[in-house]
Amino acid sequence: MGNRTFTMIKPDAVRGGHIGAILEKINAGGFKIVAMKMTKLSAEKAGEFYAIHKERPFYQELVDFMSSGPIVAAILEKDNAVEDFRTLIGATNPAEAAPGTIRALYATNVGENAVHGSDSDENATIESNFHFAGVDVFA
Ligand code: DAT
Ligand code: MG
Repeated sequence: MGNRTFTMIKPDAVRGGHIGAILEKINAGGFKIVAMKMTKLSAEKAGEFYAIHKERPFYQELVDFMSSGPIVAAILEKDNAVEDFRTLIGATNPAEAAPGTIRALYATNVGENAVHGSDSDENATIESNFHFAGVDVFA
């Protein structure tokens, strides 16, 4: 088993019809999908997920956006999953994201940036457990 990371295809990318294209990039990047669901975060759940950003000026905007429509949540497996997935998605601000990255291709702006990717192994575990019960994860 490789390392795992957690991702969400965010409401802007779902609304834009980019679920399939983003999953293609994930597969082409060598990631194995071990859990996946389409769901919608309540404002309360979105606030909880992003609680680490509570003091940031964009927190309310982030919570409103992330609860504005359905998302696709998934757990991905690959050697070096966290770092390699951050490389695949590109910088937080799509204007600064490397060409060909998921955010360069599909993000709207720095706030509505198409995908989430965990920033550490520890957070990947916390975020995966936030969204998935163990019985819904398939090694
Ligand atoms: P990342 O999603 O690349 O890990 P982050 O953890 O710093 O970025 O921020 C979490 C999310 O918050 C990010 O995906 C979009 C939003 N965000 C970050 N910086 C922002 C900003 N300057 N203005 C508006 N939204 C922002
Ligand atoms: Mg982050």
